Amino acid sequence: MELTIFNLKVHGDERGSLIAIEENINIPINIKRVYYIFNTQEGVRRGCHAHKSLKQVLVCVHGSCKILLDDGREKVTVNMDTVSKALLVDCMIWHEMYDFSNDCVLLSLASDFYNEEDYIRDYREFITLLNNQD
Ligand code: T46
Repeated sequence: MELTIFNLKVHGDERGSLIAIEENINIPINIKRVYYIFNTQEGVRRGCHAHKSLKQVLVCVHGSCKILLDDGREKVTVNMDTVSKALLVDCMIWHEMYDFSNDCVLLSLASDFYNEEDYIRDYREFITLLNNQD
């Protein structure tokens, strides 16, 4: 599977650092919604779904976690351990987040508003939909 990871430019001087994210400039999606995941309890897996059409860029702005991406053929794990690493999670990619540090804050820049209808929460349904696309 081809991963799309962006190394975001870190601006900074002796006062500290700053990263800017701009839609369709340094990430390739429109941003209609921003949310963040935090306070994840030990041993918990989050996500565990795919989206029919939503695209997201994920950035771990504090702490760390791992993200498993699965396109139905191949599984890849990305270690989200750097504040300047941005990961594109395209539509029709099953994703699971785990191994959260207790201070982890995972930011999502999402291409659309929240819509439960866009979620595929059953793995077998995900595979069936992928096969029907071929
Ligand atoms: C994803 C991964 C990375 C809302 O009301 N609005 C929202 O924008 C979102 C994202 C969620 N919610 C509600 C729905 C649930 O009652 O918040 C609750 C927790 O959502 P969920 O169980 O989907 O959370 P995660 O951490 O499993 O997954 C989330 C996103 O939902 C999902 O799109 O890709 O983070």
